[in-house]
Amino acid sequence: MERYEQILRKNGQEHILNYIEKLEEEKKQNLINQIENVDYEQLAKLYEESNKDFSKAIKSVMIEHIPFCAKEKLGQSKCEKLKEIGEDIIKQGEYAVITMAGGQGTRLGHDGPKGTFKLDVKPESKYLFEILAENLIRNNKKYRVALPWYIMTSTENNEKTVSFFKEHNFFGYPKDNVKFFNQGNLPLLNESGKLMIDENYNIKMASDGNGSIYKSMKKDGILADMKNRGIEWIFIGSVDNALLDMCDPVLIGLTISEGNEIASKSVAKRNPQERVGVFCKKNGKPGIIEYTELPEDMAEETDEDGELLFGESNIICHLYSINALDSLAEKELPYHSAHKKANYIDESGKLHVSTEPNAYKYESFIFDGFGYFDNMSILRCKREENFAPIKNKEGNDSPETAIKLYNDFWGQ
Ligand code: UD2
Repeated sequence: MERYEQILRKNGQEHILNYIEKLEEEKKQNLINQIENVDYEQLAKLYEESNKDFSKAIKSVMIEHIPFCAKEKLGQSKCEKLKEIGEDIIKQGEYAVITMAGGQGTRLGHDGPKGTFKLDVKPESKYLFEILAENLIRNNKKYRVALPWYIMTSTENNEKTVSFFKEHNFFGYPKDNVKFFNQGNLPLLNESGKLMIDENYNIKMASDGNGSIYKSMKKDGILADMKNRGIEWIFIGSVDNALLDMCDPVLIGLTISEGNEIASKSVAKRNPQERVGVFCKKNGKPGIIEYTELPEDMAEETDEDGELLFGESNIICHLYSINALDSLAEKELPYHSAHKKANYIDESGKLHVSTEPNAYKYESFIFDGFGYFDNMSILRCKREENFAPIKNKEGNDSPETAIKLYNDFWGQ
């Protein structure tokens, strides 16, 4: 028996044999290669967890409110002092930024990398990548630096992302200071725990979550590049926030003055149901509970002043010391399963376009890394100055709401 057949039978994936026998040589070899590179043990464990009821699992963790610092309550002189500490770091060339751009953006219904989505802001419409580049160019000018900008892509969107930047001449950003790196993938599983085959007769894969950034940075030499450049503090942000400020010296100053290695910015939660992660302590360590896992009763919990107990929203403005990223590259993060729609080819070669969730996707979350630290600094800032997410085609967190927030901020 061929090695690939042994592997499939041993791991309960023999249904794939029915695809292989019908394929011409090149596709057959391609698929056999993929079969021999799947971590079946890891997949079996993930599948077992897929049906875990998170709201029950969360109950076994001690969840507490986490202290945060409201920027507007700092007072002028304290804010200036913290700002100065942070500005020194930036001016000394010890600061770098990373954009996580490997997500699919399916909810937005945009065909292509999310950063290539054009937002119809005033006075002229701009791509999301363009808005990010402009934020950095403004800071380069202000601090007379050329901030190293690292962009994480997925296997699925890497090529299109790199060619988009070339096509637009990097939006005027110094090319030598832009590096792309690729995150990892994991196979999807159908509801019976079976591998799925896509329309090109490959094993159906998906990006493995923004938590894979830590290992991917090390694998692709990004950590080494940062160390060569003498980088000490690194900002990691999202691709889909039209008001993202990747250079907030107060955040850097606060983190250093509190003696922490990691930090993040929050905004006050709009309402208990807002679809954002919320900061908290999990078994005494800093963390975030994702909106997909926060039980209703906890989302509504308030303190004695009637404030939401878990009312600090994660806007993906994370800050790390280089040592923090170094240590996180060696750590394992948990995987979270999401029930997603996935098209696939059946054994007769027929394409099934799914209208209902029919598969499990496994993702690690970047903020699960916070749990490896005793403390973190959290700087609450103003939503209208920092957070204009573009997630959905319409309604909340849509291009329409982001355009309004962007135009209001820039006084257009
Ligand atoms: C994210 C936050 C959530 C919430 C919200 C705020 C995580 C895990 N969740 O939820 O707490 O506050 O944003 O807007 O961060 N990405 C990758 N690779 C992947 C998956 C995602 O690079 O495999 C990037 C993606 O391009 C985006 C960011 O991570 O820049 C957030 O990803 P998302 O849109 O999947 O996360 P979302 O909006 O569900």
